[in-house]
Amino acid sequence: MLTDLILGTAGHIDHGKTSLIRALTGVDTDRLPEEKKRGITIELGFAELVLGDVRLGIVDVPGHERFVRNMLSGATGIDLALLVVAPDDSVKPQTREHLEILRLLDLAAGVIVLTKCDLADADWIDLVEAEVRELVADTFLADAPIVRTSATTGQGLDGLRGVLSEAAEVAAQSDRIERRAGPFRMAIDRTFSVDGHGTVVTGSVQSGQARVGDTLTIEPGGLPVRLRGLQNHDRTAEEVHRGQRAAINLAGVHHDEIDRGHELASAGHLVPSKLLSVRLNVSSSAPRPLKNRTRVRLHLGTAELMSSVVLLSTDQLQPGESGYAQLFLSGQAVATWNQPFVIRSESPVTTIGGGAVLDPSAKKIRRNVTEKIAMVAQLASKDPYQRASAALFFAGISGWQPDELSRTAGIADPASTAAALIDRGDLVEIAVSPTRKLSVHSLVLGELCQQVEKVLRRLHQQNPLQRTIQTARLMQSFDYLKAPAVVKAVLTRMAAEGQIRWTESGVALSGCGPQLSKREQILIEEIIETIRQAGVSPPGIAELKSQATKNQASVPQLVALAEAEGHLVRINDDLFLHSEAFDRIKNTLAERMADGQGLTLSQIREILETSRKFAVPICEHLDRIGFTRREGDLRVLADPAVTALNRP
Ligand SMILES: Nc1nc2c(ncn2[C@@H]2O[C@H](COP(=O)(O)OP(=O)(O)OP(=O)(O)O)[C@@H](O)[C@H]2O)c(=O)[nH]1
Ligand SMILES: [Mg+2]
Repeated sequence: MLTDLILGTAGHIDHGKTSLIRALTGVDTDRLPEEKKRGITIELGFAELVLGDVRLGIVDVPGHERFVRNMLSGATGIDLALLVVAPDDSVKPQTREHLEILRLLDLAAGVIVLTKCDLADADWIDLVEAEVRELVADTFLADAPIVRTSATTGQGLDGLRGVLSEAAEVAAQSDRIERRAGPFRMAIDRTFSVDGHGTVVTGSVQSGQARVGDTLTIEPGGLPVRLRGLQNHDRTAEEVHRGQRAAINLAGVHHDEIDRGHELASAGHLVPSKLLSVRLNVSSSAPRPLKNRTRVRLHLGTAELMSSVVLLSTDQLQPGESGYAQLFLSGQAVATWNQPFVIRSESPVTTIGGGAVLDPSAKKIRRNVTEKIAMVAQLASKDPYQRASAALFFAGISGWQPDELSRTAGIADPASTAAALIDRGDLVEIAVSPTRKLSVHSLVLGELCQQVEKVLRRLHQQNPLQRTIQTARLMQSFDYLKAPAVVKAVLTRMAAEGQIRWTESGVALSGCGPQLSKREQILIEEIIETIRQAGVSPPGIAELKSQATKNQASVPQLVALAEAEGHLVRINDDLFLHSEAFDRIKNTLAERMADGQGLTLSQIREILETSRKFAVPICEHLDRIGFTRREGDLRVLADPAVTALNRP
């Protein structure tokens, strides 16, 4: 079976890239009238070359400095580079810039060609070859073969075929090429419309395979499209796969809706984001240091977006230095873990660096927060468990699916990796419903514990007399998480570890709030219960004191505490009602006074079934709080709209 790989040209303008591809394949990849007129390449050109078991889809790129962005959109999908240098002109700016781009795109293999050898003598070519060797030292092309050719005389073309074939064999063995399985992904480099067929998009297939009839998604945007027809180098095909050039006829979309930069992918494989966490390398050829907050042009796949670079742990990176950063994009983009990218300066427009995406759908990280930056660094780990653990730390409490680990951490066997992380204790399982569990990173739970502690401490400070904070009040502070089950799991964990006490009456942070002895704790519960049972005729303070066998002196304090916690309502210095009894009184009176007639004190006393001793202070209290009003001997509802049903 043929192995498909994409080969891309690179090199300075007029150095003979297009002529060389024509000499090798017979195809003139410069198709546009303007390209013919000016004798330069502007857009990407395409050809095919079969060498033994390897079929190369060729992307020929422009060398002109104005069209580096086009070069980038072609270079993004290639497996093998063909770096072209014409000895009569030697190493030139775009020789360097293209080489730097290929290096930043993390290319692994390539071949160097000295073209136009008919135009220079051998000694001169030797000198240029030495210069080229020096240029590529310390790059992926350091040991690449250098072949001398002439498109005019045909010199060296057979030798080049042989060398390319060997380089392709090596590239085909590399583990990067094993991506025919898995989700389909293709960055779109051209879109157009064909009469009678509709929208066509082209690109280099980066992973997976697609067949006629499949439904895929255009991202960003999540637009579903059906594959109506496929072509590979002008041949109709039933299927296209990784390493092939593809022209894909899409149903369900107008070609105006799609641009270079969009991607065609299996549904759910890519998740658009405006924020990426990355490892960023500043090129040693960059003219100046890269400062925090610099605006750059980001080239990601075939997309080009403006982006602001936030350096996470330094104010600037010198040429040749690298660091962790977040890229704030001007629009949505899609990426996967370890995807290479290139950045270019705004003006003058030149390549200044690049790197690898570590978190393709990041959340904002504050600068210089070392724990978070360490987790970003962990995403770059060679150990898949470390990477998965870091990715799931950033997933937070979002209810991630194991499959996402392929996109977010480059994990080949997501389900078993996630299971191993649960065994290791990196992940903690939380039941959010009887049938649904959520796995949350233990550090995320740890962070939540700290936040709960902070909020509880604040609520205790605001309510110094309360022993407990109502659970609902505490939960309210975490509404923004939209995950009450997770917050409850955190409370359970904190209670088990003794950080908090959590009972029916509320939550208390250990060591906070009024501190009661064991006996006092029993006594306060007894007092509340005695008053509750006594209804509208409760014992006064003196009586409560005499009922207590121990800690009699604490009784007034404990009653005040029970009032602060909302269990008791203070009628006067000596009289406290249980809040349930007080609510009942208000309900009953609101109902009986609803006709607006008003009631005398003795009527009220009878209704409440109590004595004057209690009825007088209760009525005075109701006047004071504005529930009732005196009119001569009668009491009426202060606000007649208040009824038993809608009392305040
Ligand atoms: N004598 C000679 N001329 C060549 C050879 N290869 C290319 N040329 C000439 O060099 C000029 C540029 O060649 P192209 O192949 O268009 O160069 P290119 O690198 O594709 O240029 P851009 O795509 O614009 O960057 C043309 O006029 C070619 O005829 C060669 O091997 N020998
Ligand atoms: Mg050309």
